[in-house]
Amino acid sequence: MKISIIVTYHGEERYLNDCLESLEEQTFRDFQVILVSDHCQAELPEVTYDLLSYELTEGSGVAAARNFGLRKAEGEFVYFLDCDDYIESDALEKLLEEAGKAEEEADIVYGKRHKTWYKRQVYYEKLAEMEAQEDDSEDDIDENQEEYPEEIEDEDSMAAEKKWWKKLLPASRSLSYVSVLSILFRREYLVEKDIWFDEDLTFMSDYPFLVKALAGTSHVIRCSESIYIKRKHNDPINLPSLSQNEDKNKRIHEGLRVYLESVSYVDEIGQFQLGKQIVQYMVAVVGTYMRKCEDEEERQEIFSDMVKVANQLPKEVIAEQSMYRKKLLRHIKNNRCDKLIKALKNRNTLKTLKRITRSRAALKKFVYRMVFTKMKLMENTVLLESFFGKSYSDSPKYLFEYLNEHYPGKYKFVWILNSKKKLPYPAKQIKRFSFKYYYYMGRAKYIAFNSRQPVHFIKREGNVFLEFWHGTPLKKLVFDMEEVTSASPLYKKHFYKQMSSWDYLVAPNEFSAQIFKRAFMYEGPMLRTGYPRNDILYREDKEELAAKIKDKLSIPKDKKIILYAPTWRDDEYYGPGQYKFTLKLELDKMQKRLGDEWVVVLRTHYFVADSLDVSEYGDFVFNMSKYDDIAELYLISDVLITDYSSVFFDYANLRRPMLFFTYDLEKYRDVLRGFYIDMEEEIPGPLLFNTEEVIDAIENLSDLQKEYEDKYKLFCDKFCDFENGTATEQIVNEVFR
Ligand code: C2G
Repeated sequence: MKISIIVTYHGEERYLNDCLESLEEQTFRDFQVILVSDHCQAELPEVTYDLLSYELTEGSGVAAARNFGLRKAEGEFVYFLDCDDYIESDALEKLLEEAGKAEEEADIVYGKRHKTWYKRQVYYEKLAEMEAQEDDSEDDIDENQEEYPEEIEDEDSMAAEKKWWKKLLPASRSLSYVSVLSILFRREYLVEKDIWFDEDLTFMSDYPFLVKALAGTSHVIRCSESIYIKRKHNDPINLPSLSQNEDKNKRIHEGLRVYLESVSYVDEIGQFQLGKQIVQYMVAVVGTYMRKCEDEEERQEIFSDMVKVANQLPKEVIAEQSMYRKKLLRHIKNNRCDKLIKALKNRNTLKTLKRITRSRAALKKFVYRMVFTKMKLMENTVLLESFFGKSYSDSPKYLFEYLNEHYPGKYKFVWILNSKKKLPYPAKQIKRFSFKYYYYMGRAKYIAFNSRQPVHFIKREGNVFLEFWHGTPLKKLVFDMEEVTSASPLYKKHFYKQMSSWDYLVAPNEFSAQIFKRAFMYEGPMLRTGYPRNDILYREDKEELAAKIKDKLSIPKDKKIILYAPTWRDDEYYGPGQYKFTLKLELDKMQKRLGDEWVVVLRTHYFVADSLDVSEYGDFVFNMSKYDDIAELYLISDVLITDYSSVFFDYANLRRPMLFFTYDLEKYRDVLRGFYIDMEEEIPGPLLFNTEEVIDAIENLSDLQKEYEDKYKLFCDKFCDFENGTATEQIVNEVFR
């Protein structure tokens, strides 16, 4: 048996398949897999290799699991693999090939680690995409770049003799970066030197293991072609990796402790490298923690370890440091914790000053944090935002109008609007991310948004945050999403923080209430009222209202109206929040066959940056993509065409016919998002795949309506169950009591 692969398994079921599959695909086959889990295992997939599976008691920790694996191992080499990671199919072959080339028997062969946020399939798709683009921009740095920083090789330096110290314990990285992953260890060698993981350590057990292993041999080989893919967890809330664990205090104690223990058994070269790394760690990680720590006892405890570390540092390491770091080290050596904290704080103030003088955005955030959020709350001020300040619309608009009608003069209103609008009641209008924006974000008591607020928002005591959200979910949301490919990989973490500030969340129906609870991890009060934006659809005077809107938009009254309101596509974009949209509906064909009786109102999603030119269709197509309020467009239309947009859940309140132009259904459902409902089963209208089908459907609307009558009723029972035109009133009674 050549290799024993020790896989530690800590509950990350959704990752395990990728891991085991990557082993199944290895080009080198003479290995056994020892899977050690600290919990009761779910069923394992079928594999063709030798898979031994063991369960330890819960909470045993990774060190104990690896030691257990080491005791069971029979291979000439051992290789550690975490169950949430995977390796390239030739990773083992390459390591052995390199080992074979060496003159003497290799004790340690180390490969590379790449980092990714994605599962295997997506990782390789992204890699292929990148390779295709490489010709255009060869210098682009990507997030999968090699983890080992390329330090300048200095042949004269004393570390040149044993380069691997620099590679495996780089001075520019934190201690938690030090890892036994992507390394082949000769098992006999580990046994001979009695090298084991320290089971008392939670975070840093790799460090002393690796240092001990490196200290005992010169037979260390590098293999840059063997790739280990380390997965960063996109859900640090439910499934944090060890490095995402928030217990900073324990981590810091361990960091200092493992250094102090390890430094005693390495030679001069090792001491030099370990020393450089621990100084970096003390300044960047421990220093930041100490600066913020308010518990004096805790601070002193850490500081006493820092003193021990500083006294161990080789002179050569101190000589290499900057003036500032030398000063810090001096304070530590002289046992002056007070001076150390002062120096750290001064440095931080200087850095902040530098940042805010260079960037206006940083200055605004600084003033927001330090000044505006410290001022008195404005008791009767309501700050409103709809779709990131893009429009005067949606539920915030209806809340604004209701409060003005029913409580005239009681509240002051501030609207976040990126371009000035004519509003029916007095309100201050401010631009998103302007100084005034931060002023009111800091001071307004009531905040009512229909999307998320920025991550750096500070919730104040006394704030009332009313979150409307903006649609019944069809597409999977936040914590229900397995992969996050379109938004930032930190999406889930950020969302969690943002959601934690909400005091009320509005649900348009029971279906959404259940999903919001789970997918947003929202535990606060849920207002089961329906959407204020849909109240207008229940107004008794809606016919007259529609006539007025038609007049305002100069839409002929003798024509029937098709509203085409598609959603956006995750994979078609120019940049963050800037999406493309290609019109697949052939308007010329529609004009020919429907033009006598119908007009089309085109409405693209607010994320779509393209402004579609429809001037060639004259009076047949009205582009209302920039029109503020889609609810008014619902009112004037006779039929809706949409796709995977939450638009149809709202439109159903009118009980008017709906068609679904779902030309990319499979891709959208299976690749991009995943749906909460079975479109084919539940939607109250036909799925159509080309323009001819759309035209035929419009020509046969009354037949279709009959055909879908029962389904429509079921649909409304499920998705319009809360709506009756009183949502705003109910919300105001609850929130503004
Ligand atoms: N919208 C619009 N015009 C469109 C599409 C949507 O004005 N052509 C508005 C509607 O009010 C709709 C809302 O934007 O309800 C959300 O649009 P969706 O297409 O559903 O997409 P998304 O913004 O991804 O939100 O829980 C809801 C989901 O998060 C969907």
